[in-house]
Amino acid sequence: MKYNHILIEVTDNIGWLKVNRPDSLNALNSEVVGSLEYALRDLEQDAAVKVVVITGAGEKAFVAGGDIKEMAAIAPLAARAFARKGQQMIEYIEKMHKPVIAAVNGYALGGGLELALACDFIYASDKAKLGLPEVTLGVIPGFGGTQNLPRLIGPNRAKELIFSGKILSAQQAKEWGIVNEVFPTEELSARVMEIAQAISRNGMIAVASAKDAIVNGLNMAKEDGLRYESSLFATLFITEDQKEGMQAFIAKRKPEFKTK
Ligand code: CO8
Repeated sequence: MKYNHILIEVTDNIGWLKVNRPDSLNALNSEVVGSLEYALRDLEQDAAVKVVVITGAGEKAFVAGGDIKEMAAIAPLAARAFARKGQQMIEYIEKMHKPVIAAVNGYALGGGLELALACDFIYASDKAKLGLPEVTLGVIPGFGGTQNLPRLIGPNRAKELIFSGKILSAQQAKEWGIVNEVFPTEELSARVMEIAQAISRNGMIAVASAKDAIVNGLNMAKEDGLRYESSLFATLFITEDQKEGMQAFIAKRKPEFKTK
């Protein structure tokens, strides 16, 4: 399937989604946000895909933010509709059963960093630059940044980044707890592929349940989160994957998980 400004490539059960608008540093206009929604839904449905990776086309950018040229002239209600559309996509990524990794290959600014923050975790190239510079444009992050960043790194550092609009290097973003790992630019795809494939060899219902427990548990009181975890744990005992995983351990062989 073809999407405007989005490229999809599926290799060895890993679905690579590339935001492809390099002339505008992959900035998100409403058309790209619409395409992203469709592409992500198709990847979630595609039985050949176990793990999704989001990255940017070209040498310079992951995504340099919402499209400033499109946003410049819009009225408040249209701005709210644009933000809500973006937020729905962010929520969709968080609720996807499949793990989603952000491979930040360059600028991840504003809505671009917010897109990366919606992913399960972020790997970055050593040339990447990350920040939420919206206040330098007279607005605030509208794509989940004021909610997701404080939950990830705590409110004080999130306030520092958002109030100042400063841009972090990949290494600084790692020190701040935004990025899990930084790789040399030329190795980024291969290293992301390695971890994505390692994940894809596991029981994917178990991985989906772990994501469910973490994402939903973060919005619950701990007591409720623990109960939710034990229910998910129990449910896994009706799956073939649980039987295969445990029997393989006992037989001292590698498990062969069949469940997509
Ligand atoms: N929107 C539109 N066009 C952009 C954007 C953008 N965010 N970023 C870059 N471009 C365009 C430039 O205008 C330029 O186009 P042209 O060639 O036609 O002049 C082209 O991409 C290349 O960019 P530069 O020439 O500026 O490249 P430099 O290497 O000199 O600079 C920077 C790179 C530092 C990344 C610079 O382009 C920049 O500062 N970009 C803007 C970054 C920014 O402020 N992002 C935040 C935007 S606001 C936002 O994201 C709010 C999101 C909230 C809701 C979103 C809901 C979906």
